Amino acid sequence: MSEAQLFEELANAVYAGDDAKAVELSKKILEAGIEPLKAINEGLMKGMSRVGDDFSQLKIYLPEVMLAAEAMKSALAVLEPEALKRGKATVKSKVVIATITGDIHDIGKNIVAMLMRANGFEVYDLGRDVPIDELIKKAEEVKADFICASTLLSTSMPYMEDLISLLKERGIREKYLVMVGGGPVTREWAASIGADGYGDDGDEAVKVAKELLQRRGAP
Ligand code: B12
Repeated sequence: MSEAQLFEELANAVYAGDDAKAVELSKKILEAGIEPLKAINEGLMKGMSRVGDDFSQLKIYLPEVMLAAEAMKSALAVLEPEALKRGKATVKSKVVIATITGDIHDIGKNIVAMLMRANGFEVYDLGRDVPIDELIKKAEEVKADFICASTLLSTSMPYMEDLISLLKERGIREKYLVMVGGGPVTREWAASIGADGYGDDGDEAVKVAKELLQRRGAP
């Protein structure tokens, strides 16, 4: 099977919520020496984005979405360790990341965390449905450079604004680079709440984080 066919099959397995097939294909991809990050972007993400589109158009329902999400997680568990091994660790910087209050979506946040790790960032992933106060506490504790918040729910977006307000209220806004992202979050909205950075996807998240560090004068 060609690389493109393997990616297509992987996307199909995620779409179908076929856990075993997604894992089997991921192993095949690694055995064939294919770049795991490419498989994540061109296989897993494509399948998940098809799921998203069809869910939005009511062609499929929540149980199918849940199965697809599980298949994606299982495949990620196979691909991620290899992606991390191959990562170009170029940065020394600490990141605290979470999906924010009220939201349990964590696939995108996990991908951002993984790509940051693969690029040398020290990542503290607090999980999902995390109150902003916990994010700040952890950032203070580990002396983080970045606080990264993710959400897929428009109802949770206001907590990102609250996060920045709370940092200001405590007089520690300037200590942190705040990045936000996730489905309903836009570049314009991120700028409007005073976030330092935004990323459309995991690759952009890493790129922007590196640019922000450079601007701050990190080594
Ligand atoms: C999978 C999924 C689920 C799964 C989640 C599994 C999991 N463990 O994450 C399950 C089935 C559990 C689920 C549940 C629900 N879901 Co849902 N779900 C989706 C779906 C289909 C895909 C999301 C996804 O994983 N995308 C793939 C990832 C890779 O993309 P991503 O998250 O956008 O992340 C990328 C970028 O955004 C960016 N990024 C992400 N985070 C960050 C952070 C930073 C700092 C940066 C820089 C970048 C960045 O990089 C990521 C990687 O490239 C979307 C539809 C869609 N089109 O998105 C709906 C969707 C998000 N869900 C939706 C809803 C409403 C729900 C429920 C409330 C449904 C319900 N009635 O119960 C519940 C949520 C309950 C809760 N309290 O959270 C709505 C949200 C509407 C809205 N805007 O508010 C959507 C849009 C579907 C729809 N069209 O209605 N869902």
